Amino acid sequence: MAKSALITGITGQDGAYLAKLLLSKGYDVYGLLARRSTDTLWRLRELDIAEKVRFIEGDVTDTNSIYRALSKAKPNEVYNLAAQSFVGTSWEQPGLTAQVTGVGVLNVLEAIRNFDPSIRFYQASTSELFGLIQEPVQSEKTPFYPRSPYGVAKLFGHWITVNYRESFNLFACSGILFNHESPMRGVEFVTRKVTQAVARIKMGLQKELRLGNIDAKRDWGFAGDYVEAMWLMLQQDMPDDYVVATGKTTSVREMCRIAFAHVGLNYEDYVIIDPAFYRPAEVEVLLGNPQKAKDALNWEPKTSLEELIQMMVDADLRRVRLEMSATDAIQR
Ligand code: NDP
Ligand code: GDR
Repeated sequence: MAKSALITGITGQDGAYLAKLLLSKGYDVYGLLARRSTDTLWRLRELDIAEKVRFIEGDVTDTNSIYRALSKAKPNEVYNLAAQSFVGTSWEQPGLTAQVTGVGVLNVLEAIRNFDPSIRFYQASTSELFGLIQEPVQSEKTPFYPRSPYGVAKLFGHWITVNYRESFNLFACSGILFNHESPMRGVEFVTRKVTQAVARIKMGLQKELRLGNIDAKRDWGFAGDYVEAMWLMLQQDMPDDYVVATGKTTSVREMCRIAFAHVGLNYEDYVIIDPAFYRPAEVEVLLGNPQKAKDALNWEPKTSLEELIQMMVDADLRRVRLEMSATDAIQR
């Protein structure tokens, strides 16, 4: 019989790539779909899987809806990717972030414990747990020091996952994933903000790009590679927590240079520093050690940062050209 998986956050970047991966492995894929006034399925359509996923209406702040989703999907595995995931917004909406990104994890775990404790559970933890860095290279053993309401909410999500594993013997794993990007990344995150701007500047639709702290450094990988690690964690004999990263760190400045250079432009001619994009507390540098994931899961990143950024710029150029030809057609 085919395995079944329920993904919360299926309409997000990782949800879309994970759904595609699980479908390719023959899973029945169910997605918890939060009610919105606008269409949220564009990523699933771009990856050509919107028709293959079965949607169940629900919200991670509503435990009853999660329980009902479990009753309908009867999943072997639950991947909890739902979150208010933008660090900047977490200072504007700290209460909502705590409810969705923090308490939402508890709600999913409670529903699993009550419905069927044999369901395997993946929690989307984050390098933002490390925040104010305690060790130059971060591993599963590095102490946490989150720097945003988002990081603090994720800290609760991480520890409640560990606690439910230890208290109730659930097969619950926490993947401590460092930043991962793709052409499906939301435009508020810095990589996609840059690659979209590069495409628009190249096509004459935009003149400048306003950014905040471009000396921040991140360990950036490709989302398509990282969802494989999520799946691998739930296929092991024992549940555990894993850092997923590339082991390389790069500044936002250098990432800009790569993106602009790909279309023959110099980032210094377009990037303007705007303090409006500074954060009340910054995570200056992140660098992960993925050795445990390599040894135990046989997982390694396959895509370099240069390949990733070029893939994103090319996808944004295609989108901008499509938009421009659609506008032309309307005007004609
Ligand atoms: P996105 O912001 O792209 O996706 C977030 C998803 O959560 C969307 O599907 C969104 O639905 C859904 N969601 C938001 N609120 C609720 C709610 N109340 N109930 C149900 N669903 C909700 O995030 P990513 O795909 O980038 O990340 C996936 C997860 O991994 C997140 O938990 C994120 O915090 C975490 N993470 C991400 C990393 C990264 O670099 N991408 C690194 C480490 C961790 P809708 O579309 O309807 O708003
Ligand atoms: P991050 O990603 O906060 O690491 O969280 P983001 O791309 O938003 O920021 C990365 C770094 O770039 C700096 N920066 C800017 N960021 C944005 N968004 N916009 C700007 O204009 C800008 N200028 C400079 C930021 O200050 C920061 O240092 C992401 C999310 O996906 C989280 O959900 C996830 O948990 C972590 O990655 C790992």
